[in-house]
Amino acid sequence: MVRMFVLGTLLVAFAVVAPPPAAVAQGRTAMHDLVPAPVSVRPAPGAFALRPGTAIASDDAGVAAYLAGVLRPATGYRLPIRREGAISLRLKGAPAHVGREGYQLDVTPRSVTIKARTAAGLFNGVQTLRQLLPASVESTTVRPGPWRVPAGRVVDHPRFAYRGAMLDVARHFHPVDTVKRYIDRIALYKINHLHLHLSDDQGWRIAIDTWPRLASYGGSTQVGGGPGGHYTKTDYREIVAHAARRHITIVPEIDVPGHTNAALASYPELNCDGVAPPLYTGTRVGFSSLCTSKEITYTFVRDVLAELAALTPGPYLHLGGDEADATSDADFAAFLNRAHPMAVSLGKTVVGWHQIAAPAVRHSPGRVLQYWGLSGSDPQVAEAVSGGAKVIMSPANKTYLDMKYDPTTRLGTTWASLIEVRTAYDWDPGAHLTGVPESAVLGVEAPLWTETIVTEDDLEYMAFPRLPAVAELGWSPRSAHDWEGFRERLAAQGPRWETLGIGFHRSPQVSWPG
Ligand code: IFG
Repeated sequence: MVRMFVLGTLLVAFAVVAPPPAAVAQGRTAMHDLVPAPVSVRPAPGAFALRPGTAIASDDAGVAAYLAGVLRPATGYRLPIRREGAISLRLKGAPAHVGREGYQLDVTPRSVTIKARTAAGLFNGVQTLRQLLPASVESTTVRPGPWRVPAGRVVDHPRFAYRGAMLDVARHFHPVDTVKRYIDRIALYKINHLHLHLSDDQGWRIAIDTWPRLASYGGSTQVGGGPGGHYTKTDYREIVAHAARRHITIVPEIDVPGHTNAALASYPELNCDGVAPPLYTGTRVGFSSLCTSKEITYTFVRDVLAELAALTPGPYLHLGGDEADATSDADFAAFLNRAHPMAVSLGKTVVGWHQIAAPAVRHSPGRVLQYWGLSGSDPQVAEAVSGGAKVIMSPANKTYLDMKYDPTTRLGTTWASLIEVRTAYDWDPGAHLTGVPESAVLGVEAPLWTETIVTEDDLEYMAFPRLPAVAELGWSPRSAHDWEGFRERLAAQGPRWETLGIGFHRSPQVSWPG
């Protein structure tokens, strides 16, 4: 009798503490499939199961509401937000070294706790928690579950402060809802900046009250001659607010003095000869220039920057500066030496394509060069860095999402390189440019130019799976950089994108499940 009792007790004990057989056999839990790879992951036996009565407690109401909004549709659970809850988001108790954006996530069979020093840190912890749940949690309709989160501890913080995506809404206009959905998706991978390329030869996309024809006329078409469009100030504020709730900062770009045909077509007086050129719907670059010798040009720039700065809570104004082939070097420098101080006087920090590193262009406090070159060295950039400039790495042959994956890709172009996902992943932003130490690298950004990108499906196909690769380079420690490991973790994202309805490129370099 005693023997039976002892055996029974042992069986019960085993059943309570041992993880479900599948997890044990599997050895690999969702904790091993996180993208971006965290700084440290320590799986533990067991799992936490969301239940209909699970509540969320949080020191930040915004992140709690966001988490509930993510979990409610697929689970069908009420997930009320209360003072106490099995899921808790805390702004105290996080290790100091996680910094402003890091977090500590602890999962036990009884509770899920995220600790961070800021709401942004809690938000990043929520993105990790999201990936620890089954892909079906991304469904907008109720799914059966169970909703298990593998137990363990994740302690995490980003390598670079600036992790960006860029959307060119000038070549082809993309409506507010598309931009908001793009924001939702870049948030999945802890990207924290969205750069909007708001003006170019083919279109002006933001309403400016003092120069109304910029949007009404300059925004009335696009590449290929379609109807174009523009954001009203209300639209732009809506995008900024949507991004802010996801701890994403909007970086608006007004590209000057080149890439300005839409503005020049809108106002004859902006042209040196007083004659407005026709609207342009082709894809050539480098043919337009503001008239740097006319005073009205500086009134125009000042008015535009003042209205844009007032709409933009973020610290950056991007003033372009690329491909000003129709502006002499002397005029280019003279123009920038007047325009950049205007942004600074508005309390903003200037970002520009790396051509603004031209020696005659004066440094402005905290200015940032966005490097889009093809080579591993640029002496002017290195010189500007020694003068205090920082760099956002966007090498066109690594991060340009409008590059074809391979010669068969219908969309995109090839001028910089064919870019399959491994090319987007296998480089180091911290060591990419000679003479630019990691300490001068603010981070990375993946631009999506839209000469050939017309629809939201086009945009998704080109962004996924390469954008998560660039996001990992921006977030994860260099020590975690490993293509074989990344391609396995990326494969696990596939079912999540399917559930989210993202029409991604099924790269042959990745063994997508199912
Ligand atoms: N270069 C131009 C973009 C766009 C791009 C397409 C920069 C900074 C080629 N400038 O990239 O306007 O046309 O790949």
